[in-house]
Amino acid sequence: MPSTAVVFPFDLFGSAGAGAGARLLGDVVREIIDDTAQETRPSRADALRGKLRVKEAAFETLEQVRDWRKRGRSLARQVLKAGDFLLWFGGNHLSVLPVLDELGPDALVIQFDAHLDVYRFHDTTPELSHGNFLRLAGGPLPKLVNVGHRDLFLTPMEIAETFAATFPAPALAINPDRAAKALREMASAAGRVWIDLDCDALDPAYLPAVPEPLPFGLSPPVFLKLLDAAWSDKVAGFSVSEFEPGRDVRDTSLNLLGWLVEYVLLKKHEAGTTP
Ligand SMILES: [Mn+2]
Repeated sequence: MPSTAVVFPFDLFGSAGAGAGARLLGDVVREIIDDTAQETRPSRADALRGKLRVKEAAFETLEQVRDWRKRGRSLARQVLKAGDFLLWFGGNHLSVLPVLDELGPDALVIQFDAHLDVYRFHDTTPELSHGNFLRLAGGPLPKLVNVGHRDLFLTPMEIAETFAATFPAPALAINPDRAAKALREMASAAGRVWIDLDCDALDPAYLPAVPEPLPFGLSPPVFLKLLDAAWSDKVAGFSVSEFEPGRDVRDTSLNLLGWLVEYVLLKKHEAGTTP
């Protein structure tokens, strides 16, 4: 089964500049493809040889922007229908909405995010934005589980309108194993699983290149533990959003995300090939 990376650099209605992050991650995959093609010594990347593709959506004309949600959905549909593993490199978090539209209500989405994107406070726009899109999606969304949020505003009742479960940062700090166990159970009960990483889920000390940083975020080792808990061959794809390279510090975030993308690809493609 091949993997297709879709670069979908949509970053209107929040986090302008995150589109450049989507394009950089596309370059990461292109580099993996080129390096693997040129390598003559045996390496783990052999599992990726001939298995990776990159598709890139342009947002240069008014028509391309106007149809963003439809275009995104049809790109996601093509890849998922073909049975490929889908890596979705989005601009802002809203750019992942077409994937959620396409996955539909039977899927489970494990969403790593500092925020719960259902905000409707005095200072949030009533229009569709990267901070409210889960509430205004206007269609049946997958079952959503948040991991790692640091929200201090929303009431439990309001959160429960959108999320089947949440694992806030303090709960993860106190007992990450309990969260890992619960995630493993939810993922194994689901028919299809999607992993959605909004980069601000990680602590800004490790991943500073985000437009809306919040402290007390996930450390990379805890993230790996929880990713492992959510992982199985039911994972249809992985999305990354809210990476704004203009805010990066000595490529710290790019290094972290580049490693993570390669790790996820190997996790997918080495499955069943190693003892
Ligand atoms: Mn966020």
